[in-house]
Amino acid sequence: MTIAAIATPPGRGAIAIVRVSGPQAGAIAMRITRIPAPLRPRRAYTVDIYDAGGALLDRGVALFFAAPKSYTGEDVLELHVHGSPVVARCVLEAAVDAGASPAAPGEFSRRAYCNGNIALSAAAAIADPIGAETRAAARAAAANLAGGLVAEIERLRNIVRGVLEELAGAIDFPDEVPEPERRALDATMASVEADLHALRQAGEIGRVVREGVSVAIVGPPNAGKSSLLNALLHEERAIVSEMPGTTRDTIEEAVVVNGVPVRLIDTAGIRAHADTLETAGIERTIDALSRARIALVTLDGSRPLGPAERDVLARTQGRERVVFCNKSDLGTVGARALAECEPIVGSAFDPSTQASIRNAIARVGWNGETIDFSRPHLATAAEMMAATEALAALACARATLASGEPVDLCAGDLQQAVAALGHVRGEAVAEEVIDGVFARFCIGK
Ligand SMILES: Nc1nc2c(ncn2[C@@H]2O[C@H](COP(=O)(O)OP(=O)(O)OP(=O)(O)O)[C@@H](O)[C@H]2O)c(=O)[nH]1
Ligand SMILES: [Mg+2]
Repeated sequence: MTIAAIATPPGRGAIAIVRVSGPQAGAIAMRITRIPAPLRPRRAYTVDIYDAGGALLDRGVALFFAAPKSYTGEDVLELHVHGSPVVARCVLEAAVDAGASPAAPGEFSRRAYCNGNIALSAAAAIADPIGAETRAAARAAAANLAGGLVAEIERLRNIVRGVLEELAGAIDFPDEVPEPERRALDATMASVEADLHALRQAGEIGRVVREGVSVAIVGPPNAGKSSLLNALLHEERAIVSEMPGTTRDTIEEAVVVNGVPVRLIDTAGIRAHADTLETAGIERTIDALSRARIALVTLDGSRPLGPAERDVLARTQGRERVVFCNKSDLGTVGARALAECEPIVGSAFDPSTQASIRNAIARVGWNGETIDFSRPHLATAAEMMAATEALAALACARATLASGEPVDLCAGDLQQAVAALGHVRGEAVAEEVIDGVFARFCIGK
């Protein structure tokens, strides 16, 4: 089946691209451009494009890529037309009238994957730069797109395969091939394990970088929560006043903290004896707090701690949190009483306090690590699962080795590790996993 879609975003621009892929691409090109001979591959043609009724739609550039040397591995036609949504849509309709079917999201990349042009991890990495919202996320996606992950997994898989071959030699020719040395085998497996651990850890942090972290600013009324939100945003987003109970609803804003997208949620101050409207706001605070990953507990540290402060501290006990004692310019009585919580003591208005809070969010949210995103890392949930599977198999193999049982008993686990590493590469993965990857794409990709 031949598919067609607009590959550029909606809206006006210099150029819009309509992409057609499949066996009919060449014939569709001739039909809608009325060029009598087939387009030669990899040549730019200036063409007039007509609809089914023969009306001229636009003058543009046509490029033809013959299978298998194209993105999808099929015949591909690209029509570069004037960047108006109407023109692009009319050209797409003309392609559909000439025999193409509208493409589903990610269908072009799915075909590229099915024709062996890209590995699944590379396919996932294609969706990532499109979705990237920060520079770090874009760099992370680019590293995997270059196939770094596939090469690294292949390297580890070859090491495990090497161990298996050694074992097989000893099993098949027990008289000629000496049994491999246990300590050397274990060291090899341990090194593969360590590298896989590192890939997985970078994958977890990569996920945080891509998806971001939510931080709920919670505390008693008048502690300076909205002042802190505004300070971290560098904008007067929330109303600040000396009246306790100013913020009645949750306010959510995105910021970038040390390169990572963070959703800051300012909330209504939590206290007992609030009026009806305030109580509704407090309910939303509790809800926001339960959904956020990190609690940024903001207290007035200039005054002795009261029941409201203790209540918020108790609610956030045991979860990922940053405790901030505000208003140090007015005193630190409360802050000093909280020493065991290791609070950040300072003022929402002070840039160095703001920097400490940003660093504390980074520390709690992603260990404060600045990951080298030019290195390969696991990106999708499927890859993470496969790596975990490979790690479990390696652990079993090493346990067998340590137990003193015959070394060839490791072989089954090692084979499982090789298979699991194959899954990281996207081999023999379930259809729903493939669907999951391509569902994240936009139409035309
Ligand atoms: N002196 C001093 N005043 C501060 C500081 N931070 C905030 N304030 C003041 O404290 C008052 C309350 O600030 P808000 O940011 O509205 O406090 P809030 O926690 O959002 O309060 P609610 O929305 O009512 O829960 C305002 O008058 C701020 O100007 C600080 O570091 N030092
Ligand atoms: Mg407020």
